[in-house]
Amino acid sequence: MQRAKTKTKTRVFSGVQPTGNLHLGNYLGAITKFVALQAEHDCLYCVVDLHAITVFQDPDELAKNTREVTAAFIASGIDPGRHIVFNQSQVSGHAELAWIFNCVARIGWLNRMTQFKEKAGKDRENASAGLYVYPNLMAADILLYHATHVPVGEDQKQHLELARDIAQKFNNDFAKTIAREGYEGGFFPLPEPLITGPATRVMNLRDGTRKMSKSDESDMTRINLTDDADAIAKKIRKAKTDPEPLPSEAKGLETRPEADNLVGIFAGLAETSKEAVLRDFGGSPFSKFKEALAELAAAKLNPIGEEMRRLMADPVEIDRILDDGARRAHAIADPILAKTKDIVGFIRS
Ligand code: AQP
Repeated sequence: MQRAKTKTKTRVFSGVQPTGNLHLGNYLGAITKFVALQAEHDCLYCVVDLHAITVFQDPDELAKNTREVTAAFIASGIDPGRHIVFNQSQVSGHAELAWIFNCVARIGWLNRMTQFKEKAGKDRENASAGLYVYPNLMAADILLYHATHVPVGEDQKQHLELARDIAQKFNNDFAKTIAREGYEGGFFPLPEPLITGPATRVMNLRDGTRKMSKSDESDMTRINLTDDADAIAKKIRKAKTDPEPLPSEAKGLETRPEADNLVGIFAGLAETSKEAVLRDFGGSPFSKFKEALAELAAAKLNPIGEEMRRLMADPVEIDRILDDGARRAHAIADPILAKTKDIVGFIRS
């Protein structure tokens, strides 16, 4: 049945860039959500290598990092048998639909994207054209599968809003042919962002006003999924804080970004709320809280890091999983792309 001729079935899509240094922000902001959503939805989880090359990547590193993200997905609990795990460049529909969306999205919309401004920095003239149209490719990633729900960290909210604008404009621009093809209520669904929990924006350990990031030069600013217990303890011990003890209520975190970040990380790892963490640690000095946080982080992350290393030792098996995922992703994407081409007016055999 065609999508809009019946009620839309929920489908989850999200991606992670293979740009190295997978960190606690990626884990709490995205990957833990991916895992939880498997119980109730059909999910596609993509290693978005086309996005990664918007900034130059060493080819050998790119291949290694693609396998590493795949290993992180599986080690964290994503089941590639029940759901689809693949790398973006193996399904050419992403790039084809992105081109169509390049012609739907407006330059004024892209000019408002804060991530481009942050990543291009002062040397904007020298940024790749791909970095500029990155959000159009992200819209294509989601809409190529008629995905309805997209779990992401807070930093991707603006891109999700753009994806909805693109879907809406496509549905309006091509309303006549969409109706002729028998779709009611538009061809592309408007995807919903899923940005939930206490750690949707994990911050840099040395500066609570900047987000934890793969590309930060200093490794001390982030906790990597592959860090061992000693490295985690050292990074948390040295994390920036303030001289006050922890407050007893979440309101007391509002003007204390570093304290807020560490409490949010604890809550995310413990799968509880910031309020619950403060019930246990309100009034405690940071030294005591940091010790408990380091222990919790190591207990959660070390088994994942170990499993990642085990999986990475067998790259042939990882490539087989990606290949199988790509085949299954094609089976969903190809008819949707074909119908998109009909709607736009492209002749196809
Ligand atoms: N600090 C963060 N807190 C919460 N969620 C985060 N995410 C990223 N950083 C944080 C979420 O992780 C998913 C995958 O992100 P990505 O790999 O596509 O790229 P990104 O958002 O650009 O991540 P980085 O780590 O900051 O990379 P660089 O340094 O290359 O820019 C997304 O859902 C994202 O929201």
